[in-house]
Amino acid sequence: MDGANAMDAIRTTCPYCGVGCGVLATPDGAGGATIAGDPEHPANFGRLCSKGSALGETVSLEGRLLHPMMRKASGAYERVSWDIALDAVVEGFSRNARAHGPDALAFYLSGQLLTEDYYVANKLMKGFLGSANVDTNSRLCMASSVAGHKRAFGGDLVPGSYEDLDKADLIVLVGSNAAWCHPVLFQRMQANRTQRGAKLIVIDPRRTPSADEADLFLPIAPGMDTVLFAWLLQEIVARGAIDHDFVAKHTSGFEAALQTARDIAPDLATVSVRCRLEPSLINAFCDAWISTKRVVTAWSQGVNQSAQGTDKVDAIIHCHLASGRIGKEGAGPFSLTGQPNAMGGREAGGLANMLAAHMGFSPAEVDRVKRFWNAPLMAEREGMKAVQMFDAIAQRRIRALWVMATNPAVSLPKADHARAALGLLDFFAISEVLLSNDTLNAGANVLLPAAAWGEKDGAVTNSERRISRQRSFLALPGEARPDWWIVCEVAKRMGFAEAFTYAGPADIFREHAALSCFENEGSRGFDIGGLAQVGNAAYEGLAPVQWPLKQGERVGVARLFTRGAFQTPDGRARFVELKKPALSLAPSSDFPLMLNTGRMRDQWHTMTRTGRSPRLGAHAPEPFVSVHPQDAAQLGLTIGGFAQIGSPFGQALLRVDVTEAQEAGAVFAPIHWSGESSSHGRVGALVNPATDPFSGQPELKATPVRLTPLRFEREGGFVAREAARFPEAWWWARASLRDGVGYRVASDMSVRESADWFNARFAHCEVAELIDALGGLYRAAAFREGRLEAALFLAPPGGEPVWERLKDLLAADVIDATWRRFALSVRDVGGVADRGPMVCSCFGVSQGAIRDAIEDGACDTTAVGAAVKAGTNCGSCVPEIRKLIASTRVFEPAG
Ligand SMILES: Nc1nc2c(c(=O)[nH]1)N[C@H]1C(S)=C(S)[C@@H](COP(=O)(O)OP(=O)(O)OC[C@H]3O[C@@H](n4cnc5c(=O)[nH]c(N)nc54)[C@H](O)[C@@H]3O)O[C@H]1N2
Ligand SMILES: Nc1nc2c(c(=O)[nH]1)N[C@H]1C(S)=C(S)[C@@H](COP(=O)(O)OP(=O)(O)OC[C@H]3O[C@@H](n4cnc5c(=O)[nH]c(N)nc54)[C@H](O)[C@@H]3O)O[C@H]1N2
Ligand code: SF4
Ligand SMILES: [Mo]
Repeated sequence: MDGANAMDAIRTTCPYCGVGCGVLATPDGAGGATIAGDPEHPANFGRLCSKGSALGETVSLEGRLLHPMMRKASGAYERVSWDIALDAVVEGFSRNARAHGPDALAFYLSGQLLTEDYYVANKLMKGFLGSANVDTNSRLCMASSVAGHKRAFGGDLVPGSYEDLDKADLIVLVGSNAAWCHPVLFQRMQANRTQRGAKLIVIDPRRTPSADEADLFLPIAPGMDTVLFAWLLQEIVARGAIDHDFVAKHTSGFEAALQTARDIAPDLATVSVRCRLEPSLINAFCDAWISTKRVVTAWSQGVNQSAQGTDKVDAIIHCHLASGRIGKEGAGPFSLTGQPNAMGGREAGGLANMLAAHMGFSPAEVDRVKRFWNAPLMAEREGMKAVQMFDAIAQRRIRALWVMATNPAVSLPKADHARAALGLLDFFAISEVLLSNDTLNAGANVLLPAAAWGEKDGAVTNSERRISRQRSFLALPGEARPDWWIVCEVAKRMGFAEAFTYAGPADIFREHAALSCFENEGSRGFDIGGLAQVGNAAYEGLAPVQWPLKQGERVGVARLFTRGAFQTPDGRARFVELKKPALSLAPSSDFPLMLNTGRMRDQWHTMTRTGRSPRLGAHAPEPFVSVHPQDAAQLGLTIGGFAQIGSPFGQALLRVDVTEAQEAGAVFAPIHWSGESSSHGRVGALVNPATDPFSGQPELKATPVRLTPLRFEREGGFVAREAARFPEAWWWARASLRDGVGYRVASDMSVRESADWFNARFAHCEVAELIDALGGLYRAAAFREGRLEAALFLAPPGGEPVWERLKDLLAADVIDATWRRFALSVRDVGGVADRGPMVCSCFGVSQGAIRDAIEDGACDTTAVGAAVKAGTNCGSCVPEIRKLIASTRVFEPAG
């Protein structure tokens, strides 16, 4: 970016969650940018959450893959030209197609690709290579909602808009921790509550930060949502809330579905037992739902990531259909999408069981797409879904794989198996923005450097069917190229130049839009024919717009099904006969606890981007498992200790967090740590690969596990200017610091051995040490030219916290003699006491500082904000501040 236009703000979209917030990015002319919310974007009206606000900290080129690379026989990567890399991909895929047929090839894509990237990758595989083995991480994310929508509505159609959340009188969140995962949308819900008095109900086995905010919280037993909603359906009927007219005119299958609902939920007592909910809670939920016409039931992964996810989705939809509360202002079922372009991938056909533009594999549809693409070798049946795809790789039925913008060695269930499978491929290509991640480290043949957020340009669609532009505001670094370009170059070299020559994303987008309306005539809800002729300038300036947007129309549709008109052949929504739910694996004596997995407020997935922000890393700096106090006591686990976790699929070793928010009998672990950021924190290794029979989505939220307490002789921290390698037996977790890298560490090494390791590692530095072999204490600091290079503090477990102090040491510019003494002193250094985890990432306010403010009299979140600024910017931490206020008792002097 040249200096002249360094100050112009570019309108773009946040690359994280499916809320799809508009962002104003102002390049600083030095490769960075200032980030603000776009006040004109209809998803966020200027707001951003902690992750969105910290985007500027994640655009640096450190660790970026900037040139094509190929793996040599030695295993090392060497830089090659684009020509050589692209030819290698062509050769790898062609060789395997010739030897083993098209179904030996596969692409594994991502909801973080742009629509244009998705479109060309899908077209190449399904129309030109002849296989439908194109699947995406959306299989782990949205597949059950897709299948549920298709069964009920005849198409993958999300009926409502964010506006409905503003106008609902009751919002029910099922398996969604929106306070952390869709923060800006959650703030809209909160605004509705304060301004209009809407009520919030949260249904989740854990007491999440979203649940903390709710008017009513139902701590449901894992996997039992279908039972609860089957009961609600019967209550709707019993209490006369059924919309007979709507059911008669616009639906089919009601009686049969009601009968299966009766089998699943025969009476309140049974529902209470199965859902593990007090009858009074169930009644309160039904009362609120039934008596409130404007009700939105929104859900996310607690519903989708289940071996009965599709049934869960339809159990919810049934209640909206039976009461006619769909297609109306402030009412409807609402699936919240995860990734920024999860919805766009579904439109383009990125799932193996969809062909393209919401078409499937019927002969007529295959023929239609074949003619549109002028395709030489069409896939004629569904391809393999993600979990199946990696099983097929392990069985060597799939031989050549191309992974784009996802990290399956971390994020797939049974992740050790998936990682090992990658090693069995004959040919493995990756399009990545980073030089290193767990998937790439499993041994790709070719690394293709992709343009990252800020550099790439195209379209994304958010949860409410709104297409927004992601625009580039930074120059392409090194030889990085957009994902669509890489795919098209490969296609051209395979001899498909005519079908894959595009001038730019606008060109691809027009084709995608044209396919959506091609021989459509109302048969497919996804129709953006209105954009099929969009000119380059109009595409460049495209304002956020919802689909459908038919030819000749300028404004998209905010709410579907306002007059019924579902996408089924008879136009009626279908009630579905559901099955009685059961977790795919029950707890056993070997594995007595259920492992639930999910997200933290300030990290994104495998941390490849958010992990670079010191601010974001401070909220939860190490991988942990949350355990109920009762289970902890029974197992001998203590807060701050370690737990060895075993499942039928793998192992992990996590720090223990004991909390009442966790339900007894189950534990929860965040998904964010990988082999790159931790020694034993890859939770995916433990996770159950069983899948839903309709959607193929895995049961990521329910794996039976066993926890065993584990104690290390010594724990502590290590900071350094650069990433470090620790001895094999150490436990470590990495966090970005402003001035280098920090690690939480634990080991059984003796003080002497630890000292030997440190001295050998920093032999080129001047090392100062404090050794207390009897006390088990070791502190060492390595200096070079007056500057701290690294420091290691170890003490027996439960020793005083050292983390903040190590961070301060690293931050100090020049360390004089006094500082050096301080550095190793066992006494506390004034001002650097550990203040607990970072609560407000925007202003860097720790838990300790907030507690101080509360103790000084700040009795609500506004007062805390006034005192220490916490919670006054993005607002993502307000639920936590509220909790701190509730838990911090201030003793008033008597009288
Ligand atoms: N901070 C942050 N935000 C994100 C992401 C991120 O990585 N970090 N990722 C984005 C993506 S891709 C996605 S898909 C979304 C996910 O957003 P969410 O789905 O809200 O997040 P999760 O933490 O995966 O899971 C939600 C909740 O489901 C609950 N749950 C588990 N089992 C059940 C059950 O049987 N029934 C019910 N009712 N609930 C259950 C869990 O306890 C958990 O609190 O977040 C998006 N936003
Ligand atoms: N146990 C358990 N497992 C889960 C989940 C869970 O709740 N529990 N959630 C699942 C869900 S919902 C999801 S969405 C997945 C997410 O899991 P992943 O998709 O595997 O996670 P990410 O870390 O987002 O990986 C994205 C990768 O793409 C790279 N990248 C970023 N931008 C670009 C780009 O523009 N181009 C290219 N080519 N590469 C890019 C990043 O560097 C990173 O390596 O995890 C799933 N796995
Ligand atoms: S809510 Fe946060 S992560 Fe999601 S799109 Fe908005 S700013 Fe990005
Ligand atoms: Mo997701």
